[in-house]
Amino acid sequence: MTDAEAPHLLAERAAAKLAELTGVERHDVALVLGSGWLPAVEALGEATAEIDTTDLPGFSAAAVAGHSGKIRSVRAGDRNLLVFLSRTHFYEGKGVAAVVHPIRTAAKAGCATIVLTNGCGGLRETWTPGTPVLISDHINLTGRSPIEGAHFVDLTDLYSSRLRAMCREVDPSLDEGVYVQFPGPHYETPAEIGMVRAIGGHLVGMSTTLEAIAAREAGMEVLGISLVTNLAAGISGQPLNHEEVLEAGRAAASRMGELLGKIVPRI
Ligand code: 8IG
Repeated sequence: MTDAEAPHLLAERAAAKLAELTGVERHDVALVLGSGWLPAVEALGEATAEIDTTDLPGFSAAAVAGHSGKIRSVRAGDRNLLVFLSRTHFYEGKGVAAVVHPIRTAAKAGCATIVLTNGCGGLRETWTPGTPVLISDHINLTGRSPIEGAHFVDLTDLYSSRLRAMCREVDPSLDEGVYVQFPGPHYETPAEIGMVRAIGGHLVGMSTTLEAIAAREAGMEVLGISLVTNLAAGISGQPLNHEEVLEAGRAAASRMGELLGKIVPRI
């Protein structure tokens, strides 16, 4: 990346192109839909525009089944939602800047809040596949940061306690947990899940933490919601597979749609 393409400048160009292609000058709230969350998009409101991620500078094509490379502008009440129907994962090897480019684009597009969703493994047996869990904090095991240079960003209350409290008002049955991001793309070994338990993790996945850090750097308020699609490795004795993840998402779609449909208007 040359100086002329410094991450924030590339995001600024992407945001300008987004405004041009969607006809929406400013967006208010961004959402990133992870594995299992795609069917929930219809509950958010009416799509006023849908574009391909690759129409914007700095975005590359979606790589994972169940993730579509589209961005929607959705009108919800008096606000404009910017909905990413896919994300770039760290394990794709495109670099950390590519992973967080959508987040920086959302910030430049005007979004003050971002909702990061994902599909993940759960360490508590009471979290059956299809259970949503609020992310209370994270442990980033990628060994990387999206921030370059001596910029010491505070991550206290990274996952807004204000927004979590609002979510629990909407749905008092929501649990909270610490999300642990592994680099992937392989799932964990049972021994690694033992380590996660020992270090205080409850949810395991391959996304979200780098995005949350970039969002905070950009000054956005962050809400993180995981959809537990499988028990973490070694807990059930069953092997893990991506088809199981997609199926849990399909099965949970109406509940996740209902949840987002109630939460987003109160952000
Ligand atoms: I969906 O069990 C989904 N994504 N690392 N482990 C990790 N990522 C996941 C898992 C899981 N389930």
